[in-house]
Amino acid sequence: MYKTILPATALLTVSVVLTGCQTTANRSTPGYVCRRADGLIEIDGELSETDWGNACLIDVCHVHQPRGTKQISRTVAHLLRDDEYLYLAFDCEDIDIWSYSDTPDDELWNGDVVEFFVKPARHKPLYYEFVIAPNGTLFDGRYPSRGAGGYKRFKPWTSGTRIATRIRGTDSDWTDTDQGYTVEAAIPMSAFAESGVPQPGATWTFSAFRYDYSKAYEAPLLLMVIPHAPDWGFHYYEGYLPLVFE
Ligand SMILES: [Ca+2]
Ligand SMILES: [Ca+2]
Ligand SMILES: [Ca+2]
Repeated sequence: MYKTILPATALLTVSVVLTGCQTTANRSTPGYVCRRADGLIEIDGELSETDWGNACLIDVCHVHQPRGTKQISRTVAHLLRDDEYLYLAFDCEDIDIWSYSDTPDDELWNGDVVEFFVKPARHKPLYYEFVIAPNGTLFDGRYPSRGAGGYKRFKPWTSGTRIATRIRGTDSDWTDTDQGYTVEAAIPMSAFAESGVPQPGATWTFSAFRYDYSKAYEAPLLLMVIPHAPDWGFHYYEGYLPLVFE
């Protein structure tokens, strides 16, 4: 299953996404533009910086599970960079916020999470995973190869990511009605040392996901930015979207 390779369809898939999901701020560019932040990004969970307002919009709008469910949890993500960091932000509507664990590298996806996968080079097997719970707990993994073993083997890697979240409501109390939460993170460029700091014009690939567990659903909602993927779609990097560095 992990050996399935469909590179010839990847660019076609991207064109469908960008047309159907209206997810990029610059649709003349074949991918998501990761802009350079002009100012300081304070990692405080508030996306109040002007740079965030100018960042490309990534609409995590495709329901992957349960199949056939219409979108019911608005989720948007943004990316920025400077010389030191790759910045990541999510804003999630959520009426029932639940962080599964506060242990780093735990199986956080058993509760509410946002997820970011990034692959610096299509022709090299190396890629990275970042999973963040509403309480700010991080799972980060570095995969030298998709087929070399599961996440438990590769999660000891530590990226040094700084995270802050803001919860509009209460975490792990289902008796009230929450509004949502915001995630703001700074991934050190040094985490990608093997690939180097992306130069202007460099193109990596990425995907973004979200699990939303809720008292309102019979099953957790899995949302993703790519429209189609097999059930193991987190690691389906043939479908990852271009990320063009400004
Ligand atoms: Ca901020
Ligand atoms: Ca939730
Ligand atoms: Ca709550």
